[in-house]
Amino acid sequence: MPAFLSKHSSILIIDDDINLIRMLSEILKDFGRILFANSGEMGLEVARQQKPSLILLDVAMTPMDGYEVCRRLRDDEVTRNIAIIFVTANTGMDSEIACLDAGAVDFICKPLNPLVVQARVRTHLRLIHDSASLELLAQRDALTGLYNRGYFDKAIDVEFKRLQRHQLPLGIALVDIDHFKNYNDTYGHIAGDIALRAVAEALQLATKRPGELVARYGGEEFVVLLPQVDASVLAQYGQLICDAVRALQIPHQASSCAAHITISVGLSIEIPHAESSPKDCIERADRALYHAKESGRNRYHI
Ligand code: GH3
Ligand code: MG
Ligand code: MG
Ligand code: MG
Repeated sequence: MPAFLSKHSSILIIDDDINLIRMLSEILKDFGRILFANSGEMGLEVARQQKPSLILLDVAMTPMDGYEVCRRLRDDEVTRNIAIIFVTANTGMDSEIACLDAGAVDFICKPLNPLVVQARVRTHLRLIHDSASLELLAQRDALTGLYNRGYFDKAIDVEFKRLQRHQLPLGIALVDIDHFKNYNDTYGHIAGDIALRAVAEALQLATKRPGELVARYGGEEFVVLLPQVDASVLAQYGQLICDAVRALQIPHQASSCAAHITISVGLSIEIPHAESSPKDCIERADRALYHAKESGRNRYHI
């Protein structure tokens, strides 16, 4: 069975005709989990709670018709991106245009032809699956598999606002590999890439608390988001990742601070407030990183 037709897909059928719900459930029973609602109001509720992959939406319903349900789904941040296929008895160009203008991805005409229903639903589930895969891919750095800078920038914005609301501290660790230019010059760029991957993996393995996020910030720099830490836990974390990278024992003869690859870490911690921004947190971590480098590398500074 293709990945997009799986137990991970769910299809919500919204129709005021219980016989139609039965029929569609039977036609689509192998396409994923089937959810149903026999009114627009109930459909909105189920869509919000279950976030289905796809909605089959009857046009003619009372008191709330399919167009109104569609509009409300689109207005709600939680349900905005769920694909909708209208099911309509009104054939004709105007009705087709009205369905697509309302924000549906497609429409199916009654009386239902099971093979047509299956073909259309299959097509849309495949598209939904493919775009979800692309979205995941776009969050990642190709070399290390860590989250990339773009994803981190969005995540820190969200986290900063959340912690500001709750008046809880946000910790940042900025990590930079020591003398990495020398490493490339000595061992070559391909060995450099392998070392970068190993450091990335060590950082990921050492970063275990829920809500923490490791990203490649650029080049040979990494950044870690550490929500709700206190200064002593943050300092322990700084030491832990320095030790973890040293323990990889990747030889680095051209380093001035050790015979192996090491990192320097800048740490910052603050309770977000109205006059500060994520950028300030990063800048503070960057200044701490500068101090870690200046005072000999292979260490953290807070
Ligand atoms: P410092 O201890 O002061 O950080 O010295 P450094 O040599 O690490 O600092 P610098 O910023 O001068 O050099 C960073 C090097 O990282 C230069 C660049 O060639 C290397 N680098 C950045 N991205 C990659 C990458 O994707 N692969 C490899 N192999 N090297 C990279
Ligand atoms: Mg109806
Ligand atoms: Mg650097
Ligand atoms: Mg460096």
